[in-house]
Amino acid sequence: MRQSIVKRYRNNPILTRDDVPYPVATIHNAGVVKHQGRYVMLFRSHRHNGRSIIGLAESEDGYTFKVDPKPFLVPAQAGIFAEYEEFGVEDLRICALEGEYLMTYSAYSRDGVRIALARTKDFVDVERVALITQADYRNVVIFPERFGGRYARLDRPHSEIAPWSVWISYSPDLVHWGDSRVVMKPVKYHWDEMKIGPGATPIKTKDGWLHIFHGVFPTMDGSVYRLGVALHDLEDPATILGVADDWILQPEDPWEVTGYVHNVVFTCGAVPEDDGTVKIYWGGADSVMCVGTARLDELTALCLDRSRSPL
Ligand code: BMA
Repeated sequence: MRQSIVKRYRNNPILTRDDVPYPVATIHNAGVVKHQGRYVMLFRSHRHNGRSIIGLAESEDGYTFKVDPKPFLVPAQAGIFAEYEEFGVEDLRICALEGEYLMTYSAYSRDGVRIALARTKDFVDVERVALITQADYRNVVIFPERFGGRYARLDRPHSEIAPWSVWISYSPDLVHWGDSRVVMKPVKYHWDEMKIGPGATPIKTKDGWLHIFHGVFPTMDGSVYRLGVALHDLEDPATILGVADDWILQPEDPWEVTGYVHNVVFTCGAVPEDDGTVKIYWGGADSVMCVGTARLDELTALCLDRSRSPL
């Protein structure tokens, strides 16, 4: 029986490269928020040189998106950002916080991958703020609230010693981060045993901060990327109340199983709705954008009732 906690939208994929009015090879791994009643999606696309840029699409209903005629964010041309964005910008997350939108994305260069922070109020004027990690980090999601006056983020440093895990860090000013510690690790011979990483910006629920993350399992046919859920304490996000033992989504549709990188579902954004559901957006096979819905209370229950150890 097919697992159905996430209900796929019947008209998936919702965006393909054919919907993009400039030359790209893919469209995937998008951050999404609701801004002034409309859904704004910032997606990643590979250019035909193999390096990535970020495009913008908008929607009234969260399902039918129209892509802007021009890319939203391309590698900077001058200064420190140009130096570290030389190989492209990838996998942007959006966090609505205190009247503005914070955007974190992977900046690739000959010196590795680090995370850049930019801000906007209207998705027109964008200000790059700072590079907020050294190499090699990916997948930074900022919590949409402060804790004891400090900003908090989840991230995923690379390691040669330990399986790649989810860490938390804090900052007084969004630029300088510290007080870091690991909060969640892959589990041996489990769907996420190879590595895990933050996915969508955490969503506040009555039970805790719901975090939709990705986990990777190595097979003889390459890696399989799936999505899972964890619940963080509302006041102390370093405390995980539960991590669902089962994945919530795995590659099944043809455009998730086959594409630029096969067997991938990868999320950078999810939008909670007033009716208790959440729209989860994911890239299929690093090629197309898909959406599905789930009930927030079912996802939090999965974390609390069928939890595996976070560490
Ligand atoms: C990860 C990142 C993601 C990508 C995934 C599957 O390492 O590069 O952007 O979706 O691999 O290729």
